[in-house]
Amino acid sequence: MKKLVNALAIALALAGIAGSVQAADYKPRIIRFGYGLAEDSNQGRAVKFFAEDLAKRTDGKMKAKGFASASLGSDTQMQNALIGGAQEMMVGSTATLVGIVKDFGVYDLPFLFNNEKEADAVLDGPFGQKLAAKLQEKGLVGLVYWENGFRNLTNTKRPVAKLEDLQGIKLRVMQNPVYIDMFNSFGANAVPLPFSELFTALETKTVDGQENPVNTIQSSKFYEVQKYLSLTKHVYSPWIVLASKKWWDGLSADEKKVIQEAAVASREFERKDSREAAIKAVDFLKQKGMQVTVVSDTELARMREKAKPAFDKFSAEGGADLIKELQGEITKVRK
Ligand code: TF8
Repeated sequence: MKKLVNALAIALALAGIAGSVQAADYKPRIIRFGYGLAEDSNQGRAVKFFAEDLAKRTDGKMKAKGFASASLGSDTQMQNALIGGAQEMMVGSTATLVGIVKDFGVYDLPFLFNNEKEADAVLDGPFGQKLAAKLQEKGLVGLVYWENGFRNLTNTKRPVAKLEDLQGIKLRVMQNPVYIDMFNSFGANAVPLPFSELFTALETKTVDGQENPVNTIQSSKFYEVQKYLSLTKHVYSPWIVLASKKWWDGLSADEKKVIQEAAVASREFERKDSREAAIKAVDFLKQKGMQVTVVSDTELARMREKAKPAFDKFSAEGGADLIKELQGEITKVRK
């Protein structure tokens, strides 16, 4: 008798689960999800996680298909494809959104966040959400922030241990005025280029160096064309997962909800995975022959001081309150 009751209870529970899947309004959908890094990168692993998670949650009805290595275009090209409705989803640096919502430049000001915990709290909290919401009227839906990571410098010219070592180095930066101003004020010669053109630019020595998190230096094989790595952690760089607003508006409430849930799950996966990978990456890069320089706190403080013009310009161009607000949020987490 007890067994029968148990079996019945299980059967009822299963029917309940099946019923709730059936009741949800999911249409068969293919989602083109583009990104700039290699499939075998922290970005690629997280896109794969998202796709699997979404399929699980929707009984295989909603399928996200990842397109790695900028095969659908550079960050800015994909952003435009999303706005036009020609592509459904993407992930890329917040820094490349400044042409659409200028405020995103605030994250690129150097030495704001001391650690990942501060970044998570600010990005997932009201500040990060408010900024993401500004994308809506431009045709984009900002779903979640992932971690790109703290950025570090590489180059072929010389070890960079202090500001003066950067003098005259042709350094590729993202297409974003804050980066251009910052590195020019450091004495480098900043060259804005899309990420998709970076490896070739390094290989052909069009530029001498670049800056990116250690995970990317590994997954994009920059160690093949770069000798010196300086651990500067000058900017904490977020990624943002975006959806096309045009497409999003045509989804049912259930579909929006399940994508949001899968996006949040992917965020948790991605941050943990990226952080684990970053711990191992420096040793990997050393093994590949890179010479690693740890930049002293005194030198980092000098860099912060030198970067003041980038702050001043961002402030003068209407960003003063935004900087204050962001710094206020960081202070709250620090307490
Ligand atoms: C850069 C960024 C890129 C990311 C990636 C393409 O240096 O850090 O690695 O935006 O999504 O351009």
